[in-house]
Amino acid sequence: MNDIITIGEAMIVFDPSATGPLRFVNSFDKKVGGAELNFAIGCTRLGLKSGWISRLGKDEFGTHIRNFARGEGVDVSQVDFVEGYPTSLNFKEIMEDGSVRTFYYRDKSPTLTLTPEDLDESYFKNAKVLHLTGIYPAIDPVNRRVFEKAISLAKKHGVKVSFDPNIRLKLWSKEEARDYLSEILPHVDILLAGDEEMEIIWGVKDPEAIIRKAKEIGITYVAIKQGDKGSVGYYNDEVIKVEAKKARKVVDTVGAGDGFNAGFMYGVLNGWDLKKSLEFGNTVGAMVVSVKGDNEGLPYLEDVKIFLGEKENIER
Ligand code: KDG
Repeated sequence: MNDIITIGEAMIVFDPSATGPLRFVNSFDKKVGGAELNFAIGCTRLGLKSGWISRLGKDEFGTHIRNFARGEGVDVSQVDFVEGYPTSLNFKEIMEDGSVRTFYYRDKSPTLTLTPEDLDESYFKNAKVLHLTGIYPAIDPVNRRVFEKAISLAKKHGVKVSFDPNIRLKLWSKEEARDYLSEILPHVDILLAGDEEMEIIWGVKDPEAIIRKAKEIGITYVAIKQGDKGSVGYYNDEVIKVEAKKARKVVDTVGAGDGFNAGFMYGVLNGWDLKKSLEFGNTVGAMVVSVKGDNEGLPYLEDVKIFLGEKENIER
């Protein structure tokens, strides 16, 4: 049985060897990224069981990603390779302050070949949470049929639907994101969103206003991510604001949201109270930004304890 299962595209991430405008960067490190896979890796490192449903190109990069995910302990039994659809690429530009721009080469995503009929009902039945993000339906409208089938399978088997809008404006317009994601939100049980994303979808940025709307449509858990301002959560009629954890140093902000999600989910699935789950999410997010790479900074449980000073770090 998996604690969480997720569907989405992963890609090879080319991380620049130097900061500054990409046009002047001469070498890159080959890494792996993809919001949903990052989340699955984050959950697995903390000790949860995760499964990832996807398609990869039948090429060297696809094999590398599958092996990487498997090496992290993510269940890849629902990942297949497809001919004629090269594994997607993502070149990152990182500035001195850790801010990032991404340049995608993902026009013919292998995930376009995944069909609703490919989803194995028993895989859903044997999971506690289905985690989805707004990236997968943004890649192409064809993915939305799979996305909706996944939600219906989760609902059928009492699996909680967790959702992060993860709005990527290089993949769709604000209007398209708003129209589609506002249709999806009533099916969501756990909403993990940035305040600016909710402003795009619902036109409100204030966490209390977002929570009011979420309550109206029956969302059980809400966590609103506000970057260095912390996070605000809602569960069981309780609203709590938690300060951000200070990162040791910000070198790469990509993946912080996925880290928060993994930490928060770890709390929820372990029955922690809202405050503790939010604090844990903030801590994991703060740890991610100190390491270059989309998922390299995702901590193991022991790393979190050391970061929080709850466990001694023996260096030599
Ligand atoms: O959340 C981090 C992701 O954005 C990154 O790993 C790459 O999935 C990605 C995307 O579509 O930008």
